[in-house]
Amino acid sequence: MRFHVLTLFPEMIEQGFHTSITGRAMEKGLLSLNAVNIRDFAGNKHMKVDDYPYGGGAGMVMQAEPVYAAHQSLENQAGRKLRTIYLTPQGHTFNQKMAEEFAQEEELIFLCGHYEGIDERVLEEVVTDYVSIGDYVLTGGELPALVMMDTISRLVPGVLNNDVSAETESFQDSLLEYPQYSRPEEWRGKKVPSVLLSGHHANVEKWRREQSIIRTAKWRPDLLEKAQLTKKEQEFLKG
Ligand code: 6GU
Repeated sequence: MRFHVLTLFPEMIEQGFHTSITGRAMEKGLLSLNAVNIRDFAGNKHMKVDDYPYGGGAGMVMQAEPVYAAHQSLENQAGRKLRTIYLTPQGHTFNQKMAEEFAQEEELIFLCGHYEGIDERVLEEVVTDYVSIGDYVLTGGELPALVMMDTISRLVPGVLNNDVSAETESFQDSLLEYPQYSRPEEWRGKKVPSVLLSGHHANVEKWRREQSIIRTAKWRPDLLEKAQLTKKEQEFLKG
């Protein structure tokens, strides 16, 4: 997977991504990151990329031409149109299903706005997907781009050490994850549930599934509607 990010703050993207699992996946050649500074496409000696909004109002608007030129440079390099995601609180709310769909692409462009946003005319020209990461307002699209890239990256084969874990985890089957324990067996008087020490694999699986269902019912009852529970499990929840 190759990620391109159009931003006024490329260091923010690079710092965030060259870390931990995504950093290692880049070293392995499974992921690549191209953070492009829109300011490099300002086309004037003052490197100015924003201006006052027509009609008045607070803040500045990122001008169309530098964004367009930066975007064109990427599509020219690729030799084709590329899916281009604009990060905006006005977009569709990001979820695991969208991540799975984006993970099928070979290359993606993320466009990060700052200040009061980007001139609408260039958005109409280049954006294919408008995406938000939730109902709150951030200062720019860089953190949302990192959130999306992280979520998509772990779906790319080989990025996680064990390819089962991407499948077992939260939301895949609309249930929350079961609790995890590691050594020591007893910590501050709290014991690890004995079934996990039993070596009885089927019982461990049964206990984990129960825990997932209990947690989901308690913390995210809205998810249970989508979850595929057996008759027995539905009875278990009621009782
Ligand atoms: Cl994608 N951008 C900004 N600026 N704020 C957000 C967001 C995006 N998603 C949630 N809040």
